[in-house]
Amino acid sequence: MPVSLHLSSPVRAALDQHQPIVALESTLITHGLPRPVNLEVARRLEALVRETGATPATIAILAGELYAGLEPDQLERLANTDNVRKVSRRDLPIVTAQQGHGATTVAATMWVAAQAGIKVFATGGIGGVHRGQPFDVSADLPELAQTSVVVVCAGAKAILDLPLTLEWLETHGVPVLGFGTDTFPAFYSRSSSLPVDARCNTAEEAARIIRAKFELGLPGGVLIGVPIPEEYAVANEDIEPAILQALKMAEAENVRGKAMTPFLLKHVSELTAGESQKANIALLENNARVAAQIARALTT
Ligand code: PSU
Ligand code: MN
Repeated sequence: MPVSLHLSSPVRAALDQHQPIVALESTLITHGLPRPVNLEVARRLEALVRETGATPATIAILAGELYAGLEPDQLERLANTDNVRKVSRRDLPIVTAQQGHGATTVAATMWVAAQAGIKVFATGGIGGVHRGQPFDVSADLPELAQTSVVVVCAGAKAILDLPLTLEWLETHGVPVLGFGTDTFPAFYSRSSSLPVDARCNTAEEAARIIRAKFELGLPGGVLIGVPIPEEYAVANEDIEPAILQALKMAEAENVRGKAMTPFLLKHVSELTAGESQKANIALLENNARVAAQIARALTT
């Protein structure tokens, strides 16, 4: 374990006693949600994981040090600091060497979780292959192919090319499971109509497949798609115009690289007003609960 990986005392205790732990990412706190909801949601996700019988481990980088599990004042500092760096895999050495603050993406959160020995991670949506840009592939995808952490998400946003994203995962051997669904969820929408590799109706069923993957010695993670709770789902046709407009704006403003995903997310969220934010929070909470159930099923 690298010297600069700090574990909170509850996370350390849970690891020592082989108790269930759920990693939580921090890019959604700094780049995904506005203040002050970002801190409220970050706290609520931790509380929901605890209520479901697991220990939360929010992952972030503070002054160049890696943390798995934040103290309440550290979480508050992260949520209220300006210009925190969005840290994916390639940014890890930069932010640690420069002793900066960093919010970890799915890729970087998976990597830190794996270093800590944490097996299950809950997030909102993963990155993927961008529409019309088949070479703009999020580092989240190769991370899923190489790092043995289970990622519980609500699928991926339709700002991405979902068929190409699933093709990429298939090529690189990442099992994609549907939690109570036969199709890959599309974040705001419960279904993308693209089939998953297997449907699991319970956390125990998911745990059996996850355990089998680890026992076979197959490297890489497992992706679990949990549909957004019905009452918060937004129809595809209600979101699509906002996505198309955001894509046009990105092109007009020449947005590139790591700025692309936050740019699209921000504009889709603005263009769809409060509706998308409510949905976002509902699915994050749901995913935290499901991840805690799966983490528990894996320890029994
Ligand atoms: N998708 C969302 N919300 C998010 C992200 C993606 O709906 O907050 C964030 C996650 O942290 C994800 C990252 O890992 O964006 C992907 O960024 P990129 O496409 O630059 O790899
Ligand atoms: Mn990219």
